[in-house]
Amino acid sequence: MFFKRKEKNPIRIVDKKVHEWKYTTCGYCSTGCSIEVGLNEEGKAVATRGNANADVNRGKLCIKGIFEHELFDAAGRGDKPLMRDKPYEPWKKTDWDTTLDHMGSEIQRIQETYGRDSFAIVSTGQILTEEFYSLGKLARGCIGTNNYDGNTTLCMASAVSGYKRSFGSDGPPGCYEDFEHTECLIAWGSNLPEQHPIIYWRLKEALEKRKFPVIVIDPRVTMFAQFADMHLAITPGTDVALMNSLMYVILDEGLEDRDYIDKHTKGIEAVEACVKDYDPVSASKICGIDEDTIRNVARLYAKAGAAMGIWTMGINQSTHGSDGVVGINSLALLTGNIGKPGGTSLSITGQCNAMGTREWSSCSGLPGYRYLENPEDRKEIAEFWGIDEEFFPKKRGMAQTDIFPAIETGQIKGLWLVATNPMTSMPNTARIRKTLEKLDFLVVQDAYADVETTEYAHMYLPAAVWAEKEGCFTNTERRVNIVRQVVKPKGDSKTDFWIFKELAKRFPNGQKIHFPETPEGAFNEMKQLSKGGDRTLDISGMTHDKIEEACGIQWPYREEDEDEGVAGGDVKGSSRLYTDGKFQTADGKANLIPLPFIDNNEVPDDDYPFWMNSGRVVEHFHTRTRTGKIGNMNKYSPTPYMEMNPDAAADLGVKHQSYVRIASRRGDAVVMVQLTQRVSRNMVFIPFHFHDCVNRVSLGLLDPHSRQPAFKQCAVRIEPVDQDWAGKLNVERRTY
Ligand SMILES: Nc1nc2c(c(=O)[nH]1)N[C@H]1C(S)=C(S)[C@@H](COP(=O)(O)OP(=O)(O)OC[C@H]3O[C@@H](n4cnc5c(=O)[nH]c(N)nc54)[C@H](O)[C@@H]3O)O[C@H]1N2
Ligand SMILES: Nc1nc2c(c(=O)[nH]1)N[C@H]1C(S)=C(S)[C@@H](COP(=O)(O)OP(=O)(O)OC[C@H]3O[C@@H](n4cnc5c(=O)[nH]c(N)nc54)[C@H](O)[C@@H]3O)O[C@H]1N2
Ligand code: SF4
Ligand SMILES: [Mo]
Repeated sequence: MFFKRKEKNPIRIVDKKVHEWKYTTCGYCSTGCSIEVGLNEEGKAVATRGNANADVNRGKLCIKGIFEHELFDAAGRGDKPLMRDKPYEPWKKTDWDTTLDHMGSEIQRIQETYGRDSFAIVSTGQILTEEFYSLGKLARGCIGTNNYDGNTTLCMASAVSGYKRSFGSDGPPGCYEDFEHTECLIAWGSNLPEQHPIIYWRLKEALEKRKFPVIVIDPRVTMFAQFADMHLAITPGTDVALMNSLMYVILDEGLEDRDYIDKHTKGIEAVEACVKDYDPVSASKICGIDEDTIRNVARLYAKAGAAMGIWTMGINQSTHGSDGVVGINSLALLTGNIGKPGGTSLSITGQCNAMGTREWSSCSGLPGYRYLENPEDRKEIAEFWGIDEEFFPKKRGMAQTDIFPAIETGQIKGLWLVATNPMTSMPNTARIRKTLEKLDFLVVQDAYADVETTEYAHMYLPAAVWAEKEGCFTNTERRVNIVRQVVKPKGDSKTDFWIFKELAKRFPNGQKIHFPETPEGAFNEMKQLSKGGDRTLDISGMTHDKIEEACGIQWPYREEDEDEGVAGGDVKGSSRLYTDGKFQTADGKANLIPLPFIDNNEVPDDDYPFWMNSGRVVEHFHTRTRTGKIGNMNKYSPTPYMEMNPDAAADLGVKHQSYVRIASRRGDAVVMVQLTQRVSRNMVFIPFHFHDCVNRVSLGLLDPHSRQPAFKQCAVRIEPVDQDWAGKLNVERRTY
């Protein structure tokens, strides 16, 4: 018996009437997927698909990428510059000339009255590299404030600091291809399947071809933990104690690579002395992982022919964030696992261009990983830009997390926020609100006019977003990829590149420094600055076109590599750093650094009996200015919620999907309860995407080296609330 095909209910894929596909790069996470945006006949973006030629994603995208074309026309986009005398007063629409004139004169008024550093700038990891370079020129070369930093202090600062301490320079040494070669993977505080789905897919593909042990260290049973061979549910904030114990076992059992240690590192004696206090029995009492498991993991890792460690925010966002990164690096150095296929210490980056800001924005120094503290670097950049080198400060100013307290104390009077939303993303937001209210002048430059911080602003600059612009992003594996302009900026919004270049004209040094008219012009300057010596961050062989052709090139890619690439027709760049065991320190040796563990976290007690952990979910990105407005993303979690263990909930009489109040020593928030075994009886987990939620409660003690907040460790209690009241409160919140 035959059925006519017609009689079945076929799956219909809606014809989006795509007229043309345009190449670009995803603007959410740091995986760096190559994307094609489909435009219809009218030039409207109607679809997105993965690019099959790209080595990173090989045609795949995660849910955020698949719906990314919808963000151009999402609700709340800004399309006119806005000004007002005081926050909370009605906005006046104005034009760009008036706005930038006023901004330039306000900045100079504040600086003349209170000193050059009394105006601060906080930027982001989400604009293009050429934009970062131009902002650096403007901030360091024209405005001249030393209090200039990025939201990467909330994100990658510990990784940067840890890489510098161990290897003498920032820059992730490994790549995704290492999954294909490794014999053991330890993932520290990273939930790859949700936060970097395509990197996870690369790992999964490698595992399908060849099995190797995957060990996930995370206090929560994440999707990654469920998939792992071993899950170590560590006591929050104690990773450094576990790392020391793993080193203890490796050294005690003679599993280290003595040859590598002798040739390429220094400091082993101090590490040996330090880890003596962390035998597995003693360490298990601190980190909550039993002694046998510690020994097993140490042996699996050290005996593997090639082993790798990856990590994300579970390590960086801690009072021992920088030490945790040094610990992962040291484990790699002790076992000779750096710069070889499958042997690496790879920080999984956060935002799409968190690497670009580290490389070129001058936030923590000068462009191209140069230092304000180094007189030669200051001289070189001053000459290149054509300004007096005395204009530069001689050491780095405040980090983002120090800028806000300095507003509180009146040291800083004016602030410019570029593509970051601290009213939702900083710890203890009640304090941030009071801080912003103290400012004489607050400028918010954002793609969306309804971002929470604009409430406190005197000026709003509407920025073009993602593929309304053109320029580069660098991904987790040092791959420079190109964002091509796909559609025009919305309304009268302007690219961040244009805004920086035009504002520069309002400053005396802006007459001296040349600001190229196009992103490609800025890229050419960066190329020149990247050339020469044994600099690893060398992009001198790249061009925008060549980057597109290759779907991304990994630095270093030098001018002399260029011919090779063209001749071979296969431009690849460098997969790994430190392949020769030579590091960016004075003597070329990597540093092994002792890491005594001091427990300084706020821990649960009788009054606040739960650990509060926070992080992300796959369907949302950060403070939801984008994903909160895309129906196919927001529908999965439109409401602020909290994961809670069913046994703990039963003890308190809390029901699934009811509202509760969570309270800490800082503040409180109302969330809906989702019962799940993902969290233990004494822990709750709250996605940080929602405004007026977890960061009203968080503490955010700072790491002493990186100044990064410990978002993931503090103590809370849970109380019942009136369900009707909480329901109404919830409707009033931003749930588009
Ligand atoms: N879908 C989505 N993807 C994203 C983002 C997003 O907002 N949404 N943001 C991007 C950005 S900027 C970043 S920085 C990355 C973040 O990527 P991830 O770091 O993977 O994400 P998080 O959920 O913040 O935290 C990871 C894990 O750290 C664990 N953790 C908490 N405390 C500890 C601890 O003491 N030790 C250890 N070992 N683990 C701990 C948490 O339980 C959590 O599962 O994701 C990027 N990708
Ligand atoms: N409790 C808790 N808090 C956390 C974290 C956590 O795990 N837990 N994670 C921290 C981490 S890792 C990060 S990275 C931060 C992120 O914190 P934020 O940077 O404050 O969050 P975003 O929502 O990404 O803010 C970026 C802003 O830039 C705007 N934007 C996007 N593209 C452009 C553009 O091209 N130009 C301009 N001008 N604007 C643009 C967006 O609309 C958005 O308002 O949050 C931190 N906060
Ligand atoms: S994995 Fe990251 S880069 Fe790739 S599509 Fe998803 S959000 Fe974009
Ligand atoms: Mo981040």
